[in-house]
Amino acid sequence: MRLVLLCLLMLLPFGSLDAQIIPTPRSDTPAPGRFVLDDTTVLSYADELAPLAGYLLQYLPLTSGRNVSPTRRCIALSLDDTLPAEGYRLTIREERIELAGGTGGGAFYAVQSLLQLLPAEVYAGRCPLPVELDCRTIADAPAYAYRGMHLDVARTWMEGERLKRMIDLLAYHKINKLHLHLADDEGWRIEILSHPELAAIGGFRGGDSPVAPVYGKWGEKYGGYYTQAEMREIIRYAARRNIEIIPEIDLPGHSRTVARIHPEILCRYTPDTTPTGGYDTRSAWCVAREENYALLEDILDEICRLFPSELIHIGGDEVDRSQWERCPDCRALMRERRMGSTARLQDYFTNRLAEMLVRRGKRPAVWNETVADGTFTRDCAVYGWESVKACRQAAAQGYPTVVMPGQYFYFDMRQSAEEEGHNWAAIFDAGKPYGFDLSKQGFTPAEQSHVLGFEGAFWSELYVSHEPETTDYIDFMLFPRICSLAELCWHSGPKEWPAFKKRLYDSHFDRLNAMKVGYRLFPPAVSYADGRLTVQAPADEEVFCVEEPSGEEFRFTGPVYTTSPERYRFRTRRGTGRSPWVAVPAYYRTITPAVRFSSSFSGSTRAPFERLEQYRGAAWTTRTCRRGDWMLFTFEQPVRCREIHLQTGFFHLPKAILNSGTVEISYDGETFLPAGELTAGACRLHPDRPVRAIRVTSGCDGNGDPRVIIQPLRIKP
Ligand code: TNX
Repeated sequence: MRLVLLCLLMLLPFGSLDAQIIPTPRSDTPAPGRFVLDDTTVLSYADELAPLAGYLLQYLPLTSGRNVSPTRRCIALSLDDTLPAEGYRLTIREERIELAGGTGGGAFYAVQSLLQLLPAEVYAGRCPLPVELDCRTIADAPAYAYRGMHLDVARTWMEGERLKRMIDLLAYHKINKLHLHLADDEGWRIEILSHPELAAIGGFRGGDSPVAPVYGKWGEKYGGYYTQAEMREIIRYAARRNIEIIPEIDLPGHSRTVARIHPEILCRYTPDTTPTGGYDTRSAWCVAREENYALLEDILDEICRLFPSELIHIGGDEVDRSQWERCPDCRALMRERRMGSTARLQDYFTNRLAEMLVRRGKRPAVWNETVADGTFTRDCAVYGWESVKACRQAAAQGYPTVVMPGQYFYFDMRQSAEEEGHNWAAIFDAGKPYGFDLSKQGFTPAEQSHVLGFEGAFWSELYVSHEPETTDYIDFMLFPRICSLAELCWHSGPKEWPAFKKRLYDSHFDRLNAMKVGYRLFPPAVSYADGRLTVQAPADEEVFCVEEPSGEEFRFTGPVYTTSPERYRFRTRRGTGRSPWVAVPAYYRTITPAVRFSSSFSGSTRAPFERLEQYRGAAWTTRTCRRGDWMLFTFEQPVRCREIHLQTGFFHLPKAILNSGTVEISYDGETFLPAGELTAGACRLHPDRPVRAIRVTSGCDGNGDPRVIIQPLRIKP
């Protein structure tokens, strides 16, 4: 009976030993005995695996010697073509550790799994030796061939070194594709030798660049780009870590940068300059202008030569086709080709680019809009971002599909209501991508057979305003959500979120600490009852508290007895990780005292100033700002409060803001005293007396937007 039980246990997907490897291996079978790893252990390897041996030696100070005799106590790296391509077998016996991969990629993943069996310090290059490893055999292979992460380096520029760091972190998680978003409205990030102006000018915004500053860095010329030589080195660096870089040039929309350098690529009509709600989607290439294809062919030719990847992403998202409707040339083309709608113009454009790629032995990758009604070549990859339905439709039509709907895979979304980040797709933490399930989402087996895999995305409009102080913002947004993504892509066994979360706390967070990742810990629970404020951390990690009005952070050890729980907020810390701030609901409560708004601006009819007086949402001005413009909030009665949060632009997104300005406060309605400066369009005031009025004066001429957005005051009692 015991034996039967033991056998059953061994068949369980999560293994009976502490198989804490993330992503979870397919099978992990324990065996008796141990291997003792010390600095006399020899690393033996086949010639073609010399680079991989070099990689492992960066982490473990072993004695290196190629093809040493199998009698030595050694770690042996080899290839075994009976194994699946990215699969591997890791065998630990008392006398020897064998790492065999189906390909170099498989062998690389055997090494990754070995690293995870060692103490976490191995990731900091400080593995304490000797180490004893339990004997076992791990046989493993990925569930999906496409395991991707997307990085938007257009909105926020990331230096090559940053990219390499990210590549390392992805490789530790067995992610094998890095989708690089190299061109968008706010920047062009790759050198094109035949048109050097694209990167030399378009790589920068603000200052003397024709590309206006946006999202931060207002006062300087901001940006950068990768030279082809530098990119070649990054591609090599990634390839050694089994990561393929898939470049994207977003076309024909999201092309404002090119349009500022080459205005002739746009349609021949007088553009409509009224402000749009959010993104300005009006910079699309003219479909009818033949010279555009020559320029695009030059660009794509160099991209195809530079990047070994078969897939070349040519965008296709969020195209405002209304410009084509108004363009005499586009209209003529439609007539000539008997096209019923401007959607066919986009097909025409995309198909011409696809031909250029196919002639160079490549395949196009496109965002889901491109195939919305299925006239595009099936020999492409469709990236489904708008919704689960859009992914399913692409798969149902037989398109090879990368599944990445925003509400599960956009890691630029915030992780709970009060945190930083976008919220347009959803608010979610690492549990959401972990739990994504194609069958539960209604994908039939046939549709599932067209799913290449999954991809997480990091769009970076909100990142630039957190730069350059730390790498924390990106780390906090990406980890542990990438751990979940990795698990989803790699492991097809049953999923149980509490168990996975426990594994993060039990072993993976220590690895992230050693990797120096500023990851997000799950928030503690705060409760308040009978005057007692208590905090429960998910894994008993240390809790820190800030008490208003002193604002100092201190270690929290026990309950607080208070009648004003709204004065406290809490977070946990562990290693390089930290949780978001949390507080009782009363902390977030706001009041709406009667207020009058006046200004040197006039309000738009779409979003008038009355909204501010009614606390009903953002108001828009009819023009951009000039130095000296002012806005005045006057309360009917003096307002006593802990905080007044004044915000221009969108909440969380520094766009259409007053990017510099002074804030004054008046306690009597007549004299105004300096109270602060705007940072990222916002200012938080902590008045110690009842307030009568607040005045903001613009310090900037223009903000890269045709208007200023003003939010209602958020006043905490
Ligand atoms: C939508 S996803 C976009 C991006 C934004 C992102 C912000 C996609 C193909 N287009 O341009 O950066 O949302 O979450």
